[in-house]
Amino acid sequence: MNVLDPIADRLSALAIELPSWAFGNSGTRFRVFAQKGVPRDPFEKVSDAAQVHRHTGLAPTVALHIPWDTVDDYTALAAHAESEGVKLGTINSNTFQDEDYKLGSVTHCDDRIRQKAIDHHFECIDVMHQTGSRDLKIWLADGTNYPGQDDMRARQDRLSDSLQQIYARLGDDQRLVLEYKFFEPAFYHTDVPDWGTSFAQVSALGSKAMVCLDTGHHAPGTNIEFIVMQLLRLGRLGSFDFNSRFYADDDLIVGAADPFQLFRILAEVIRGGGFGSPDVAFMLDQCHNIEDKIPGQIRSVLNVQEMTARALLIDGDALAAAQRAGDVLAANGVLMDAFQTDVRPALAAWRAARGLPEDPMRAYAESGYSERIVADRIGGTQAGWGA
Ligand code: PSV
Ligand code: MN
Repeated sequence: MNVLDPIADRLSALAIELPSWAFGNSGTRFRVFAQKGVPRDPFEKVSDAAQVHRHTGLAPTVALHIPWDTVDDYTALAAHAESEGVKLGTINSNTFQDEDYKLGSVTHCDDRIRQKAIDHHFECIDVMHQTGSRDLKIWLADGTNYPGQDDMRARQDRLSDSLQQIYARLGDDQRLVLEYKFFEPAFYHTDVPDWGTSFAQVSALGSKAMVCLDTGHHAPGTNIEFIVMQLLRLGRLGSFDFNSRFYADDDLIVGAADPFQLFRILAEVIRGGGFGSPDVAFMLDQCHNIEDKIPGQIRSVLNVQEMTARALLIDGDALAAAQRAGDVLAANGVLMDAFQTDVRPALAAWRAARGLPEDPMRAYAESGYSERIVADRIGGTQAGWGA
C-alpha cells in the first residue's frame, strides 16, 4: 500500500505556473551572473519552461511579464507553447522600470504619468485577449522614501481610481490580481504594503478582483498561513507567488528556507477549499541567480508537490476531534505526523504510475537539453531581469 493512495487523485489537481523571467539571467543589485544557454527571447523561455512540465507533469502554464516578454505575434507564441505541451498563463504588468515611474506609476500625482501607467495595463489586457490569459497581475513599486515626500492618502485615492479604470477594461472571464509587498524598492512607505490594503482596494472593484500573496513579501516572523486562511474566508485569495526567503524578498527556491512554513500554508489552502479550485492560482516567482535555472524550477515544483502531499495527509477527523476536546498536544501531533511523513518514495511511484520519470531531476540531467541549449544558443542577447 502506497502512503499516497488515499490522496492520489487529489494530488493530481496540483498545477503550478512558472514565471518566464526565472529562465533569464538575474542577480542582485551587486551583480548579474550570466549563464550559458540562457534564452534570448520569450519563445526560448517557453521552451525551457516546458522542460519542467515534461519531467514533472506539474507545470502546464507559463506566466509572461510585459514588456520583458513583448513579441510581435502573441498567437504565434501561444501556438509555440502548445507545441511544447504547455499554455501561456498570467500576464504581469511592469511599471517599475521606466524613468517616468521614479516617483510612482498608477499613484503618481502627474496625470500624464498616471495615464501612461493605466495605458500600460490596457495594453496588457490586449495581450491577454491574444494569449487567452485569464489573469492580469499587478505589482506596484509605488511608494516613498522619506516622510513628507508625498501625500499617502492622495496616492491611495489615485490608486483606487486607476485600478477602477483598469478593472473596467477586463473581459467577463478575466481577473485582476493585486500583489502586495511590505517594502522595496520604496523604503518609507509602500502604496500596497499588505494584504489588508490589497483587500480593501480589490473589494472596492468587484468580484473579478483578487489578492495575490507572494510568500516573500512579509516582515520576518509573519504568520502567512493566517493571511491565507483570512483571504480564503473572505473569498479574495486569487493567486500565490511562491518562493522562499531568509531575510527579505530573496526569491529563493520555494520550500528551501522553511519547508514547514510551506506545509502550513498549503494546509490552510486545503482547509479553506483553495486547493484544486480555479479561483486560487499557484505560481512561482523566483530568480535563480547562482544555480541552474531549469533544474531550479524542477526542484521548486517538486517541493510544492511534496508539501502538498504531506498537507493532504493531515487526518482532518482526528484533528477536529482533538481540537474539540481541547487536546493541545494531540492536535499539534496530528499536524506534525503529516508533516513528518516521508512521501518521497511514494511520490516516485505516483509519478511512475503516470508515465513520468521517478526522478525528474535526474531525467532532466540525462535528457541532454542543457547541453543542447548551451551549444545552440550562441549569439543574440540573453534575456535578463530588466532586459
Ligand atoms: C516584486 O518583487 C515581484 O514579486 C512582482 O511579482 C514582480 O512582478 C516580480 O517580483 C518580478 O520578479
Ligand atoms: Mn511576486
